Amino acid sequence: MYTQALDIPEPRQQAGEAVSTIAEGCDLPRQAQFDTKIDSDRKIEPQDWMPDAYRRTLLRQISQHAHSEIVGMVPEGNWISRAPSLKRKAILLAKVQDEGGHGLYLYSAAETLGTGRDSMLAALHSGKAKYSSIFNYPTLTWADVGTIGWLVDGAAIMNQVPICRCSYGPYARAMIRICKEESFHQRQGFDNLLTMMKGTSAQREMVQDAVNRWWWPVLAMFGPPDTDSPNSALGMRWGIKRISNDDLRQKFVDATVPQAKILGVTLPDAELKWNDARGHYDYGPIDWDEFWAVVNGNGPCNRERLATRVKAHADGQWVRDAALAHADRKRAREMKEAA
Ligand code: FAQ
Repeated sequence: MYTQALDIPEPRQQAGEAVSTIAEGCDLPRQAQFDTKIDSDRKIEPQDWMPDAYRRTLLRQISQHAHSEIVGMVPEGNWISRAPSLKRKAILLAKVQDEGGHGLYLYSAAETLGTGRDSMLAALHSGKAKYSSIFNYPTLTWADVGTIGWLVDGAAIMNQVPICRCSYGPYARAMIRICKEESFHQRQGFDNLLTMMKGTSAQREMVQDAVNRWWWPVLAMFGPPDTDSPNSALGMRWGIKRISNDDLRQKFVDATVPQAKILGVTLPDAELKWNDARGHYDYGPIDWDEFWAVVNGNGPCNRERLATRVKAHADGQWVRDAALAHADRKRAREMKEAA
C-alpha cells in the first residue's frame, strides 16, 4: 500500500535554492565541504563538521519524533487489557512495543548530536518539548485502535519514508527499520477495521464514528501549511525534509480515499472530490486553530498523556538504578580479574 522505495523525486531545490545556510563568522572551508556533501546527496555523519543550526534543527526534529513514539504508546496501550481476542491482544502488544523501540532508536540517533537522553526526556516531561499533536486525542472504543493503525500509522509512513533519505546518516538509517515496522502497523489496523466492517451494524457504526473523529486530526498531523511552516525552508535545503507538509498531506489523502472505499467507510469531508485537472483529490479546510491549541498543550488529552508519561518514567527509576548498579558491579569484577 505504501512504497518503501527511496527514490521519490525531490522538490528540494524548489524550496532550497534561495536559502542561505551560512551563519556570520562561520568556518568557511568546512562550511563549503558540508554544502558540497549536502548538494551531492552524501550523508553527514556524527564525526563530521556541521553548522550549529543544522545540528539544532536535527536535534529538534529527531527528539520530537522520539517523544512522539513513546507518548504514542499511551493511547493504544490503554486497550491492551481490553483487546477482544488473544490474537488482537498479541498484535497490539507487539505494536506498542515496536513504538517504544522506535523511540529508543531515535533517542540514540539524537544522542549522536551531543545531547544526552536525560536532558531530552526532561524537556518532554516539563512540557517544553513538543510531540505529535495526534496523540492528544482519546481512544474511546476498540475501533480507535484499528483507526490509529490505518490512519495514524498510514500518515506516519507517508511522512517517514522520505526521511529514510535524510542527509543525517544515523537518522536515515534508524528510519529504514522504523518504516518497515510502521507498514505492519498500518496493515494490522486496516485488517482490524475490515474485520469489524464485516461484523454487526454496531461494529460498523463504531468504525465510522472512530474514522469521523480521527480524520481531521490526522490531516493536521502533517504540520502547518507550507506557507506557515517556519522550519521547512532550511529543512528542505539541508535534505532533512524531502517532501513538504502540504505535498505529503495530499499524497496521504490520495492514497487513503480508495482504501476507505474498500473498507466501506465515509471520510467526513463533504468537499472531498477527485479533481481531474490537478490529478488529486480536493479536500476541505483544516481547523488550524484546533491544531495550534493541541500543539500548545490544550488538546483533549494533553495533560493526561504527559502525566502518564511522567509517572511511567518515575515508576521505571528502580529498573534504571538496578541496571546501573549491575553494570558497576560487573565492571568492578572485570577490573579485579584483570588486575
Ligand atoms: N504536532 O515548521 P514546521 C508516529 C510544530 S510518529 C506537534 O512545519 P517541521 C508513529 C513543529 O515542531 C509522529 N507539533 O516544522 C506512531 C514546529 O515547532 P518548533 C511524529 C507540530 O519540523 C504511530 C512548528 O509546529 N512524526 O506517528 C506538528 O519542519 C502510531 C512549525 O512546523 C515525526 O515527528 C504536529 N503534528 O515539520 C506512534 C516525523 N507539526 O519545533 C504510535 C518527523 C508541526 O519550531 C502510534 N518530523 N509541529 O517549536 C517531521 O517530519 C517534521 O518535524 C514535521 C513538522 C512534519 C512533524
